[in-house]
Amino acid sequence: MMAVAQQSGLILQSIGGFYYVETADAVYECKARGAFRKEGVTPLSGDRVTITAQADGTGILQEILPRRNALVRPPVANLDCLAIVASVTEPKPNLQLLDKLIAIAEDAAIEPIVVITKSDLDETEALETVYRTAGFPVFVVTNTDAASAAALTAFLQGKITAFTGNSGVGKSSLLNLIDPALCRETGEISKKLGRGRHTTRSVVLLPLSGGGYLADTPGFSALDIERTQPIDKDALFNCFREFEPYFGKCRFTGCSHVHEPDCAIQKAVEAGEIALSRYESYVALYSEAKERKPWENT
Ligand SMILES: Nc1nc2c(ncn2[C@@H]2O[C@H](COP(=O)(O)OP(=O)(O)OP(=O)(O)O)[C@@H](O)[C@H]2O)c(=O)[nH]1
Ligand SMILES: [Mg+2]
Ligand SMILES: [Zn+2]
Repeated sequence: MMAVAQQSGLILQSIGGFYYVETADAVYECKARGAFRKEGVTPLSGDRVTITAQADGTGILQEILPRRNALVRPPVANLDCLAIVASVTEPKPNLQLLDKLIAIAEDAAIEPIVVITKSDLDETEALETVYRTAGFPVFVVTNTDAASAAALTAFLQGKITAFTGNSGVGKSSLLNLIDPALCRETGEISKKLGRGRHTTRSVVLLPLSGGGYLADTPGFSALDIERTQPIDKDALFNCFREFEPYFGKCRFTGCSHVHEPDCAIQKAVEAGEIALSRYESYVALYSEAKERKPWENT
């Protein structure tokens, strides 16, 4: 290998001003070229980049290639799939958060999937039905049975996926279940080490043995839920895929599906064709978006 070479790679992690970039031959510890800060660009895990690599394993991040998508929370770029993880209990699922995360994925054209954890603790069927009926792939897992993750593992092959959801739902445990070599710190381990909850600190892309990457991300606390990225109210109905068959069937064009009479969406909810909890999340997100001042949009 040459002493200095231009290479393309993938940012696996960023910590304290260093970027860990995987190229065809190694992982380089890189610093960003000064210009990024001036341009107001923050390199993200998942970014495709070019670096000048040095023989000592360090490098300089030169350029970020165009992104297919990027999320604010979790801060990650170029996802194929966002796995929204919810435990059936402990903690109880926060359906509004779940639906918001799904909508954020839809808005960014990232495929959302729903993963229900802790199936050893309670019945998962009601929750499963809501999301299968809405049209999402749903996976049910428990860390008491490694085989329960087999279908999910197969689905994730070759994709870049981030796990997101409330703190304590079992994201890190699930990564360990999918591939013990990924070895993530879980609530259990953190208890042993005497640390508090909120065990996962930064976004790291972990290579899957069969190809693709998984990102473990820090869980949401109740406070963070307010601070998720906003979705424009006029884009929102496109982020609820089960609403689509009813478009154009409301009495009023431009129907917001919140309070208008003769609304096809509201009728579908009454008829049980659309889950009430999904519709309630839509209404909550809609009023949240409506109250937002233009300068609060990012
Ligand atoms: N009974 C049961 N407990 C589980 C299961 N999966 C995870 N847990 C437990 O739930 C707790 C939280 O698990 P973590 O994997 O650390 O959760 P996390 O989502 O990564 O949490 P953060 O990193 O804080 O966002 C731990 O005590 C796990 O042992 C499961 O399938 N069944
Ligand atoms: Mg974790
Ligand atoms: Zn309507």
